[in-house]
Amino acid sequence: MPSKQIPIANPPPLPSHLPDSVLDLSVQAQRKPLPDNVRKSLQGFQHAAEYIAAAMIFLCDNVLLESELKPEHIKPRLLGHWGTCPGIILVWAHLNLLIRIQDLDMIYVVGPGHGAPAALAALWLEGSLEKFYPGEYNRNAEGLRNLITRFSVPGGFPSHINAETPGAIHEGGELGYALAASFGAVMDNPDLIVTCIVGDGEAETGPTAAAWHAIKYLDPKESGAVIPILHDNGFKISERTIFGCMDNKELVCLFSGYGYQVRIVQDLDNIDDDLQDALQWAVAEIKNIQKAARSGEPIAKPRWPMLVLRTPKGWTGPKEVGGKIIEGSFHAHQVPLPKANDREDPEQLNALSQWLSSYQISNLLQSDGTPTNTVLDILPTNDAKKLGQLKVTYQPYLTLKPVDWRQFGVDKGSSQSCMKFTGKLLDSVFQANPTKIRLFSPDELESNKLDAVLDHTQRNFQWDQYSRGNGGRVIEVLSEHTCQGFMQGYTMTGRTALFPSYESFLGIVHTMMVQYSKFIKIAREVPWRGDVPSINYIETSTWARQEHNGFSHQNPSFIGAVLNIKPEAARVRFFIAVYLPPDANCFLSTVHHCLQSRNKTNLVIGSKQPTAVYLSPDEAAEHCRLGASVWEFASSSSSAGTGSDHEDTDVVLVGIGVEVTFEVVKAAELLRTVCPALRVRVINVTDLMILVPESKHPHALSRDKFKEMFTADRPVLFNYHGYPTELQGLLFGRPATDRMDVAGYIEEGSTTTPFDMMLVNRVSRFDLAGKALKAGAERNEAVKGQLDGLLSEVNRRVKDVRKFILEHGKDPDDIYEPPRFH
Ligand SMILES: Cc1ncc(C[n+]2csc(CCOP(=O)(O)OP(=O)(O)O)c2C)c(N)n1
Repeated sequence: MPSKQIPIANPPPLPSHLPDSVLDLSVQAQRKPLPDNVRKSLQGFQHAAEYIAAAMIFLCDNVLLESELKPEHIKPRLLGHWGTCPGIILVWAHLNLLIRIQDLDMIYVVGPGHGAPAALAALWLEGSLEKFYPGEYNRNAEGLRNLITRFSVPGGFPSHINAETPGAIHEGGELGYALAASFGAVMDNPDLIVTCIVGDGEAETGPTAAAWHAIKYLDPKESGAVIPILHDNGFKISERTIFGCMDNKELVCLFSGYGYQVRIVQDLDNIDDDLQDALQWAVAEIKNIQKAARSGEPIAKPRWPMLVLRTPKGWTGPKEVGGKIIEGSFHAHQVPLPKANDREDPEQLNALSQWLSSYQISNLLQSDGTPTNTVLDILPTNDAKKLGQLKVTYQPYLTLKPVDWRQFGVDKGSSQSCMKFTGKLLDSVFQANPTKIRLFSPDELESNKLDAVLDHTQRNFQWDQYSRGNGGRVIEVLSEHTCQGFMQGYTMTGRTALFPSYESFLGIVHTMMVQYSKFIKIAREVPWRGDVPSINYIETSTWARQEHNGFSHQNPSFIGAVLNIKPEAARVRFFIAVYLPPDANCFLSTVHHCLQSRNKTNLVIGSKQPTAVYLSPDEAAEHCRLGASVWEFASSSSSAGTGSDHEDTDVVLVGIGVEVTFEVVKAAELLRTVCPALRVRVINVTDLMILVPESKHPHALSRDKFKEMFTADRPVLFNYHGYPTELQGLLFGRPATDRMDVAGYIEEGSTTTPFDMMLVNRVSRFDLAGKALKAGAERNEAVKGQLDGLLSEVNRRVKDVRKFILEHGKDPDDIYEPPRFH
């Protein structure tokens, strides 16, 4: 069946059956018209920006149309997105005017990041590109030529907003996250307003759907505000949007139900009057809500303002070409005239010429290329307040007051939950930094045994009368996307955030984490951007200690997601790190380190159950500093030293992860009992990145150090928390990998006992002991002589344990006895 044809531009939605009375829920404005000169200035800015944005997509020469447009003036590859640009520009012009009038601290977060031409054109007009790229994109004819001709070609700005874009704290390439990130940015920033434009296509995404609720987590006493603008241009890439097919009554009901006061901006003939009035109304509403909260009389469930902006997709672009409707249709989405460089058929080139000429750019720029005063009159008089220049968007870092983590250290030899003591540490960090750190969690704080964070702070949920207005540092919303978006916005504006989660569900934000890390990677390469705090994930409730849950909750794949990010960037100021601290003291030391670090994506994985504490706080600090060390207490005395020529070592056992390290230590204990002749070296790796070949990560062990620790040629048996292939990938390039064996999670499990999980994934002490005996027998005659008997003994023990588990539905009581080495 051929695809449908839409016969008109900007088609209206079908009317719903809702009663007209629901429109009373929306804001019906008594609008004041703008003074003519202001409207003229707004329009001048928009026309100039629209011209520049369109020219960026098409022109490689003759950028000011000083002569007749010819095919050779058109770029050979036409790349970019036009359809969203006029809407972004419209809002940009109005926000600058609003800031000028009201002296606001405002950021503009653009959901449709594919509208980069709009942002860059507006930034050039503002003079913000000149500020950050002096000499390159100055506000003169040469700067404009550079901007237009270099867009979407190698060496120029890319087709999406990114960290090179002044004022941007969000990329908007992968759609869905703008709104949550905007709310994160205003938390604990009482004077900041973020205006967030959300595409109606973007609004169909799950992350955006959840993020509308973010107002319910915003305390107007301590935080700023977001003005969400749903840009309802009716189309996405090639289909109408859900929101474009909803009439005003449906939209008003939906967003009123979410808690907003909705104002529809749709008067196309007087759009500037309509939008400026709506924005001024929104700011006034915000100020009322904030004033009430800040003067001790907070409004319960305040109805925060939001706008629905209905303007045609590709507005002011070509109306119809070759019988196809362009303006007000999905044909405007990317390049509306894709054959403008066709030398055989000039129809589209002519259409482009007419289109570009319609903006009369020569009336908007002076002869030297600088914008006329009419265009500039809407800009804030204070440069630092322009949308591209607010300091918090590019130099945001706020130092976190550190706390001595050792005061929460636990006794070596005891059994403790990493999470319990991390909760205590965080509680203390929150007290020391009451407005500079937050924790975002998908309702798992208690379950993850981090509840000590609530000893002195509370949850911050404004719709709940019991957790309103208390400055709570914790937000628990069962939307991993929203937690991630909040964390990104909070971090990009300089404050520190943590995101603890069940291990299995961090995969939900895999691509968000990747998008964010890409943004930061580029930010590190941009000289004018300062540091931001790291983003910090704490993974617990892992596959290795399932209690109430089962197979569905077993998924360590987020480690791989983080590892796939390029581990370092220029100037080595950004990198990812994955930590698997083996005990509570190491966990504390690691979390402390992450909170102080900058520009990184940190993933820390640990257990919430009480597990063995091998190291004192001081020893833990040193172990974490090194990233890995030989554990002498568990190694055979002859094998515990260092040096790569280890005649005294038969086999190296390596634990990476809490439970699997315990199995390593228990395997060493077992081997010491049943086969004292086997010379075992035990290593724990707490920082995964020390394993990768030298030069691939700032934490990587040098080649010599690696050989010293893991020996040059002895068999190395890794017992790893994650997927084995992931670790194999990290080790690729290290010496003699054919002597290495990696055990890890192999997708086996159910709701079963903790030790059964070790058995079914073949990471138990018995699996390890069997492999160690076989490997050791190859060079140790004493072991070789008794190998068969030893393997039978190990197998017998496995059978006994399996039988016990099946019969009793629990692990044998002594299985978690602390290891003893005599
Ligand atoms: C999560 C995600 N899915 C799909 C895409 C591909 N994509 C790019 S633009 C677009 C349409 C966006 O429509 P809308 O948000 O309304 O933006 P606008 O119409 O303003 O361009 C889509 C589907 C994407 N970028 N991100």
